[in-house]
Amino acid sequence: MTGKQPARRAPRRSPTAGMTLVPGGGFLMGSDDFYPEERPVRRVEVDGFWMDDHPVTVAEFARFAAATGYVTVAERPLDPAQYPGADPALLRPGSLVFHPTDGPVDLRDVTQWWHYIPDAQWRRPRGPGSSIKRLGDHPVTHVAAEDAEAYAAWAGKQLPTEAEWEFAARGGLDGAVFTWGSDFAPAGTMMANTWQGEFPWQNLMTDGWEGTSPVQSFPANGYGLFDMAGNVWEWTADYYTTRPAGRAQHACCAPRNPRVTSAQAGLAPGEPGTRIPRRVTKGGSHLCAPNYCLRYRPAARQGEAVDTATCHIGFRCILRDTRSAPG
Ligand SMILES: [Ca+2]
Ligand SMILES: [Ca+2]
Ligand SMILES: [Cu+2]
Repeated sequence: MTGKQPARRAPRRSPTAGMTLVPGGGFLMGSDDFYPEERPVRRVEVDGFWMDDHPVTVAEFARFAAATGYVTVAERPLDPAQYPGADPALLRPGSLVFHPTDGPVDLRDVTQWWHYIPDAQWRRPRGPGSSIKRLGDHPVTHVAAEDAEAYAAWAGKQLPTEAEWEFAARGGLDGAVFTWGSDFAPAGTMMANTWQGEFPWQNLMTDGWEGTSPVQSFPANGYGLFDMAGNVWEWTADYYTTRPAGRAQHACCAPRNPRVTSAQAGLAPGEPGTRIPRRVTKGGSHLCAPNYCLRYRPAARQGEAVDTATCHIGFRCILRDTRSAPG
Protein backbone atom coordinates (compact mmCIF):
# COMPACT_ATOMS: atom_id res chain seq x y z
CA MET A 1 0.00 0.00 0.00
CA THR A 2 2.91 2.33 0.52
CA GLY A 3 4.40 4.15 -2.43
CA LYS A 4 6.98 2.77 -4.76
CA GLN A 5 10.33 3.51 -3.25
CA PRO A 6 12.81 4.67 -5.86
CA ALA A 7 16.13 2.89 -5.88
CA ARG A 8 18.97 4.58 -4.07
CA ARG A 9 21.33 5.98 -6.62
CA ALA A 10 25.08 5.99 -6.14
CA PRO A 11 26.17 9.36 -4.78
CA ARG A 12 27.05 11.81 -7.51
CA ARG A 13 30.67 12.62 -8.06
CA SER A 14 30.09 16.24 -8.91
CA PRO A 15 27.62 18.93 -7.89
CA THR A 16 24.61 19.82 -10.02
CA ALA A 17 23.82 23.31 -11.25
CA GLY A 18 22.44 25.38 -8.43
CA MET A 19 24.75 23.91 -5.80
CA THR A 20 27.27 26.08 -4.04
CA LEU A 21 30.44 25.16 -2.19
CA VAL A 22 30.34 25.47 1.57
CA PRO A 23 33.96 25.45 2.73
CA GLY A 24 34.58 23.42 5.85
CA GLY A 25 35.76 24.98 9.06
CA GLY A 26 35.08 25.63 12.70
CA PHE A 27 32.23 27.76 13.98
CA LEU A 28 30.25 28.69 17.05
CA MET A 29 27.13 26.53 17.02
CA GLY A 30 24.00 27.40 18.99
CA SER A 31 23.01 30.52 20.90
CA ASP A 32 22.74 31.44 24.57
CA ASP A 33 20.37 34.35 23.93
CA PHE A 34 17.07 32.81 22.80
CA TYR A 35 15.51 29.38 23.45
CA PRO A 36 16.93 26.76 25.86
CA GLU A 37 17.27 24.03 23.22
CA GLU A 38 19.87 26.15 21.37
CA ARG A 39 22.25 26.31 24.34
CA PRO A 40 25.09 26.34 24.95
CA VAL A 41 27.21 28.03 22.32
CA ARG A 42 29.99 25.55 21.53
CA ARG A 43 32.74 25.23 18.97
CA VAL A 44 32.09 22.65 16.24
CA GLU A 45 33.94 21.73 13.06
CA VAL A 46 32.54 20.44 9.80
CA ASP A 47 34.15 19.28 6.56
CA GLY A 48 33.29 21.14 3.38
CA PHE A 49 30.41 20.08 1.10
CA TRP A 50 28.23 21.32 -1.73
CA MET A 51 24.72 22.49 -0.95
CA ASP A 52 21.60 23.28 -3.00
CA ASP A 53 21.46 27.07 -3.06
CA HIS A 54 17.68 26.98 -2.55
CA PRO A 55 15.13 24.65 -0.98
CA VAL A 56 13.84 21.95 -3.37
CA THR A 57 11.05 23.58 -5.35
CA VAL A 58 7.62 22.26 -6.31
CA ALA A 59 8.81 21.96 -9.94
CA GLU A 60 11.90 20.01 -8.90
CA PHE A 61 9.88 17.69 -6.67
CA ALA A 62 7.34 17.21 -9.48
CA ARG A 63 10.13 15.95 -11.77
CA PHE A 64 11.14 13.44 -9.09
CA ALA A 65 7.56 12.26 -8.58
CA ALA A 66 6.98 11.94 -12.34
CA ALA A 67 10.23 10.01 -12.86
CA THR A 68 9.71 7.57 -10.00
CA GLY A 69 5.98 7.42 -9.21
CA TYR A 70 6.92 8.23 -5.64
CA VAL A 71 3.99 8.61 -3.24
CA THR A 72 4.60 10.90 -0.26
CA VAL A 73 3.72 10.00 3.31
CA ALA A 74 0.82 12.51 3.27
CA GLU A 75 -0.74 10.73 0.27
CA ARG A 76 -0.63 7.22 1.75
CA PRO A 77 -3.63 5.50 3.33
CA LEU A 78 -3.54 5.60 7.12
CA ASP A 79 -3.23 2.33 9.02
CA PRO A 80 -6.28 1.92 11.32
CA ALA A 81 -4.12 -0.14 13.72
CA GLN A 82 -2.13 3.03 14.41
CA TYR A 83 -5.29 4.91 15.44
CA PRO A 84 -7.23 2.68 17.83
CA GLY A 85 -10.83 3.82 18.34
CA ALA A 86 -10.89 6.13 15.31
CA ASP A 87 -13.67 5.79 12.72
CA PRO A 88 -11.88 4.16 9.73
CA ALA A 89 -13.95 6.35 7.38
CA LEU A 90 -12.24 9.39 8.87
CA LEU A 91 -8.75 8.01 8.41
CA ARG A 92 -8.10 9.80 5.14
CA PRO A 93 -4.62 10.73 3.98
CA GLY A 94 -3.90 14.40 4.46
CA SER A 95 -1.60 16.95 5.96
CA LEU A 96 -1.42 19.92 8.32
CA VAL A 97 -2.50 23.28 6.92
CA PHE A 98 -2.22 26.62 8.69
CA HIS A 99 -5.30 28.86 8.96
CA PRO A 100 -5.03 32.25 10.63
CA THR A 101 -7.37 32.82 13.55
CA ASP A 102 -9.93 35.66 13.61
CA GLY A 103 -8.13 37.46 16.40
CA PRO A 104 -5.65 37.01 19.25
CA VAL A 105 -5.75 33.56 20.87
CA ASP A 106 -4.03 31.60 23.62
CA LEU A 107 -0.72 30.74 21.96
CA ARG A 108 -0.40 27.50 23.92
CA ASP A 109 -3.06 25.74 21.85
CA VAL A 110 -1.67 25.11 18.36
CA THR A 111 -4.84 23.32 17.24
CA GLN A 112 -6.44 26.74 16.81
CA TRP A 113 -4.32 27.40 13.72
CA TRP A 114 -3.09 23.96 12.64
CA HIS A 115 -5.73 21.83 10.93
CA TYR A 116 -5.44 18.30 9.59
CA ILE A 117 -6.91 18.60 6.11
CA PRO A 118 -7.78 15.38 4.24
CA ASP A 119 -6.26 15.35 0.74
CA ALA A 120 -3.86 18.19 1.49
CA GLN A 121 -0.48 17.20 -0.01
CA TRP A 122 2.36 18.75 -1.99
CA ARG A 123 0.18 19.13 -5.12
CA ARG A 124 -2.64 20.71 -3.08
CA PRO A 125 -0.82 22.69 -0.38
CA ARG A 126 -3.95 24.39 0.98
CA GLY A 127 -6.12 21.30 0.66
CA PRO A 128 -8.80 20.28 -1.85
CA GLY A 129 -9.34 22.92 -4.52
CA SER A 130 -5.85 24.38 -4.18
CA SER A 131 -3.13 23.73 -6.73
CA ILE A 132 0.55 24.28 -7.52
CA LYS A 133 -0.16 26.04 -10.81
CA ARG A 134 1.61 29.23 -9.78
CA LEU A 135 3.90 27.64 -7.19
CA GLY A 136 6.52 25.93 -9.37
CA ASP A 137 9.33 28.09 -8.01
CA HIS A 138 8.11 27.93 -4.40
CA PRO A 139 9.63 25.40 -1.99
CA VAL A 140 7.82 22.06 -1.98
CA THR A 141 5.87 21.54 1.24
CA HIS A 142 3.88 18.72 2.89
CA VAL A 143 6.92 16.46 2.76
CA ALA A 144 7.82 14.18 5.69
CA ALA A 145 11.42 13.28 6.54
CA GLU A 146 11.13 10.04 4.56
CA ASP A 147 10.04 11.98 1.46
CA ALA A 148 13.03 14.29 1.75
CA GLU A 149 15.33 11.26 2.10
CA ALA A 150 13.74 9.58 -0.94
CA TYR A 151 14.26 12.69 -3.06
CA ALA A 152 17.86 13.05 -1.89
CA ALA A 153 18.61 9.39 -2.70
CA TRP A 154 17.09 9.78 -6.17
CA ALA A 155 19.17 12.88 -6.76
CA GLY A 156 22.35 11.10 -5.60
CA LYS A 157 22.65 13.59 -2.75
CA GLN A 158 22.22 13.62 1.03
CA LEU A 159 20.37 15.60 3.67
CA PRO A 160 22.62 17.87 5.75
CA THR A 161 23.30 17.18 9.40
CA GLU A 162 22.22 19.90 11.81
CA ALA A 163 25.83 21.05 12.18
CA GLU A 164 26.34 21.21 8.41
CA TRP A 165 23.07 23.09 7.96
CA GLU A 166 23.85 25.63 10.67
CA PHE A 167 27.43 26.16 9.48
CA ALA A 168 26.10 26.80 5.96
CA ALA A 169 23.33 29.12 7.19
CA ARG A 170 25.81 31.30 9.05
CA GLY A 171 27.59 32.09 5.79
CA GLY A 172 30.86 32.81 7.57
CA LEU A 173 29.39 35.28 10.09
CA ASP A 174 30.44 33.64 13.34
CA GLY A 175 28.08 34.29 16.23
CA ALA A 176 25.67 36.57 14.32
CA VAL A 177 21.99 36.44 15.28
CA PHE A 178 20.76 36.20 11.68
CA THR A 179 22.20 34.66 8.54
CA TRP A 180 22.97 38.19 7.28
CA GLY A 181 24.15 39.90 10.49
CA SER A 182 22.61 41.23 13.66
CA ASP A 183 19.95 43.70 12.41
CA PHE A 184 16.60 42.12 11.57
CA ALA A 185 15.94 44.57 8.72
CA PRO A 186 19.16 46.40 7.82
CA ALA A 187 18.32 49.88 6.42
CA GLY A 188 14.69 48.75 6.36
CA THR A 189 15.34 45.87 3.95
CA MET A 190 13.46 42.65 4.66
CA MET A 191 15.96 39.81 4.40
CA ALA A 192 13.72 36.74 4.70
CA ASN A 193 10.13 35.54 4.41
CA THR A 194 8.88 35.44 7.99
CA TRP A 195 5.68 36.66 9.71
CA GLN A 196 5.34 40.33 10.61
CA GLY A 197 2.56 41.29 12.99
CA GLU A 198 0.81 39.36 15.73
CA PHE A 199 0.79 35.62 15.13
CA PRO A 200 -1.52 33.80 14.32
CA TRP A 201 -4.08 36.33 13.16
CA GLN A 202 -2.42 39.52 11.87
CA ASN A 203 -0.14 38.87 8.91
CA LEU A 204 1.10 42.32 7.89
CA MET A 205 3.19 40.92 5.01
CA THR A 206 5.80 43.67 5.20
CA ASP A 207 8.03 41.20 3.34
CA GLY A 208 5.44 40.91 0.56
CA TRP A 209 4.41 37.29 1.14
CA GLU A 210 1.54 35.72 3.03
CA GLY A 211 2.64 32.07 2.74
CA THR A 212 5.67 30.62 0.97
CA SER A 213 7.59 32.76 -1.52
CA PRO A 214 9.45 31.87 -4.70
CA VAL A 215 12.93 30.67 -3.78
CA GLN A 216 15.63 33.33 -4.09
CA SER A 217 13.20 36.21 -3.45
CA PHE A 218 15.50 37.52 -0.70
CA PRO A 219 19.27 38.11 -0.69
CA ALA A 220 21.66 35.15 -0.45
CA ASN A 221 23.90 34.71 2.59
CA GLY A 222 27.71 34.85 2.59
CA TYR A 223 27.99 31.41 0.95
CA GLY A 224 25.50 32.25 -1.81
CA LEU A 225 22.67 30.28 -0.17
CA PHE A 226 19.08 31.57 -0.41
CA ASP A 227 16.19 31.09 2.01
CA MET A 228 18.30 29.68 4.84
CA ALA A 229 16.15 31.90 7.08
CA GLY A 230 12.39 31.70 6.83
CA ASN A 231 10.19 30.58 3.90
CA VAL A 232 10.13 26.91 4.95
CA TRP A 233 11.70 24.93 7.77
CA GLU A 234 14.15 22.39 6.39
CA TRP A 235 14.57 18.75 7.40
CA THR A 236 18.02 17.61 8.47
CA ALA A 237 19.48 14.12 8.85
CA ASP A 238 19.78 14.41 12.64
CA TYR A 239 17.34 13.13 15.21
CA TYR A 240 16.16 15.75 17.66
CA THR A 241 17.32 15.82 21.22
CA THR A 242 17.40 18.72 23.63
CA ARG A 243 21.06 17.80 24.02
CA PRO A 244 22.10 18.92 20.56
CA ALA A 245 24.82 17.43 18.43
CA GLY A 246 28.30 18.54 19.39
CA ARG A 247 27.28 19.53 22.90
CA ALA A 248 29.72 17.20 24.58
CA GLN A 249 32.69 19.48 24.90
CA HIS A 250 36.24 18.52 25.61
CA ALA A 251 38.90 21.05 26.38
CA CYS A 252 41.24 19.57 23.80
CA CYS A 253 39.19 19.69 20.68
CA ALA A 254 35.95 20.72 19.05
CA PRO A 255 33.69 17.89 17.84
CA ARG A 256 34.07 17.31 14.10
CA ASN A 257 31.02 16.49 11.96
CA PRO A 258 28.80 15.70 14.97
CA ARG A 259 25.53 13.96 14.24
CA VAL A 260 22.65 12.30 16.05
CA THR A 261 21.85 9.07 14.24
CA SER A 262 19.85 7.27 16.91
CA ALA A 263 16.08 7.43 16.41
CA GLN A 264 15.84 6.60 20.10
CA ALA A 265 17.37 9.97 20.88
CA GLY A 266 14.51 11.61 18.98
CA LEU A 267 11.83 10.22 21.26
CA ALA A 268 10.46 12.73 23.75
CA PRO A 269 9.59 10.97 26.99
CA GLY A 270 6.34 12.10 28.58
CA GLU A 271 5.11 13.96 25.50
CA PRO A 272 2.20 12.86 23.33
CA GLY A 273 3.12 10.88 20.25
CA THR A 274 6.30 9.67 21.86
CA ARG A 275 6.46 6.53 19.73
CA ILE A 276 7.37 8.66 16.71
CA PRO A 277 11.00 9.84 16.70
CA ARG A 278 11.69 13.43 15.85
CA ARG A 279 14.20 14.98 13.48
CA VAL A 280 15.77 18.40 13.68
CA THR A 281 14.34 21.04 11.36
CA LYS A 282 16.21 24.30 10.84
CA GLY A 283 15.74 27.86 9.64
CA GLY A 284 12.23 28.85 10.63
CA SER A 285 9.42 29.62 8.21
CA HIS A 286 6.89 32.11 6.90
CA LEU A 287 4.96 31.39 10.10
CA CYS A 288 7.69 32.49 12.52
CA ALA A 289 6.80 35.71 14.32
CA PRO A 290 8.57 37.58 17.12
CA ASN A 291 5.56 37.26 19.46
CA TYR A 292 5.50 33.48 19.10
CA CYS A 293 8.51 31.86 17.51
CA LEU A 294 11.63 33.89 16.83
CA ARG A 295 13.24 31.07 14.93
CA TYR A 296 14.35 32.56 11.60
CA ARG A 297 17.91 32.33 12.96
CA PRO A 298 20.68 29.84 12.21
CA ALA A 299 20.89 28.62 15.82
CA ALA A 300 17.15 27.92 16.03
CA ARG A 301 16.00 24.31 15.89
CA GLN A 302 12.74 22.49 16.16
CA GLY A 303 11.97 18.80 16.62
CA GLU A 304 9.38 17.41 14.23
CA ALA A 305 7.96 13.90 14.24
CA VAL A 306 9.46 12.18 11.21
CA ASP A 307 6.04 11.45 9.70
CA THR A 308 4.80 15.03 10.03
CA ALA A 309 4.00 16.99 6.88
CA THR A 310 2.89 20.62 6.92
CA CYS A 311 2.59 23.68 4.73
CA HIS A 312 5.75 25.16 6.26
CA ILE A 313 8.36 22.38 6.10
CA GLY A 314 10.55 21.57 3.10
CA PHE A 315 14.19 20.59 2.60
CA ARG A 316 17.34 20.96 0.53
CA CYS A 317 20.17 18.55 -0.22
CA ILE A 318 23.94 18.52 0.02
CA LEU A 319 26.73 16.54 -1.56
CA ARG A 320 29.64 15.29 0.56
CA ASP A 321 32.93 13.75 -0.41
CA THR A 322 33.25 14.99 -3.94
CA ARG A 323 36.77 15.26 -5.22
CA SER A 324 35.83 17.97 -7.67
CA ALA A 325 37.60 21.20 -6.97
CA PRO A 326 35.58 24.38 -6.73
CA GLY A 327 35.29 26.09 -10.09
CA1 LIG B 1 5.81 36.70 5.06
CA1 LIG C 1 14.39 27.98 4.94
CU1 LIG D 1 8.48 29.33 13.98
